[in-house]
Amino acid sequence: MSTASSSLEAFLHTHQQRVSAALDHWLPQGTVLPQRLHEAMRYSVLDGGKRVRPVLTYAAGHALGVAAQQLDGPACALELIHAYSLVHDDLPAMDNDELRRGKPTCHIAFDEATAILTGDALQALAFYILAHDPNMVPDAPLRLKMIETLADASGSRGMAGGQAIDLAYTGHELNLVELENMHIHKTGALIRAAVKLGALSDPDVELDVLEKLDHYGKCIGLAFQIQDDILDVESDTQTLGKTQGADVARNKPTYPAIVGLKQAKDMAADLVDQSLQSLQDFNHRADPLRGIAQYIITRQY
Ligand code: GRG
Repeated sequence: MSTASSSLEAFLHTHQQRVSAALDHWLPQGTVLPQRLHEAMRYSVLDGGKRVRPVLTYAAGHALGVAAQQLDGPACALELIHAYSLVHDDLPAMDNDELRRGKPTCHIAFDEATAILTGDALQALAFYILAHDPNMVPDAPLRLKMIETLADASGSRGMAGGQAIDLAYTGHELNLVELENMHIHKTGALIRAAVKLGALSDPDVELDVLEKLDHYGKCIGLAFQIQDDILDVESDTQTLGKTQGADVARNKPTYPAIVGLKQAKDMAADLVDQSLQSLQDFNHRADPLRGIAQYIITRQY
């Protein structure tokens, strides 16, 4: 293993553990009323997932010298929004999936009504943390900017809007521009916000630095989705922890379906190159961001 990949692994491991401990702290215990809802929230968030979005928040903050303690709140908020989206996406009214993160989906382990409430409550908890966490940057305008950024990225002009486009177009032909538009919203917006919230945690962040990091986030957000489409074709259910081939089975438009596997891989690699170019002026503290960009297109699940 090269030094670069072992230090990235150490960064990933440390921050996956760190955000999981912080999430454990914020999520109400399953013994607290209403117990079933709190159990379902903990079931859906803890013990699983790659934690890509929170790790990106830590990595963006790290690039600017922000202490990890100040990044715990934004990192948790990102993962909570992501977990809510997965719980709702798996519902029978949407993708109707029974396997997520290697275990039964929330509505299978609990029930549909509980899964709907779980998603709702996880979303609300994300914004509660951004408003309340005493360890975050104290600068009120920056915190408001974080709330605005996350709300925009997860709402109808971001992830939920992308999901609406996805549902409307399942079974229909999409061209590449339409596919890209869908994925920029559905998957890319939250990944982009993960990077931005890390950057906004630096009270002295300058606009050009913010813009470079935002461009990095935009590029890797789309690369992440292209790799997701590739894995749906090339991987297997056990490795993925979710049903392999589900996109193809549902006749969903994907990059491999529209441009073929080879070109999809080239497009993802090109986006990663672009993301690395936007980090050109950053020093070694941006190495975790560089490593995550590579990881996004080499990951196997
Ligand atoms: C229900 C509002 C709403 C939105 C759903 C995120 C999403 C939108 C749907 C998930 C469907 C899907 C498979 C999208 C492709 C990319 C993606 C978000 C994959 C799952 O994210 P990972 O790989 O999952 O980071 P883990 O489990 O590692 O956290």
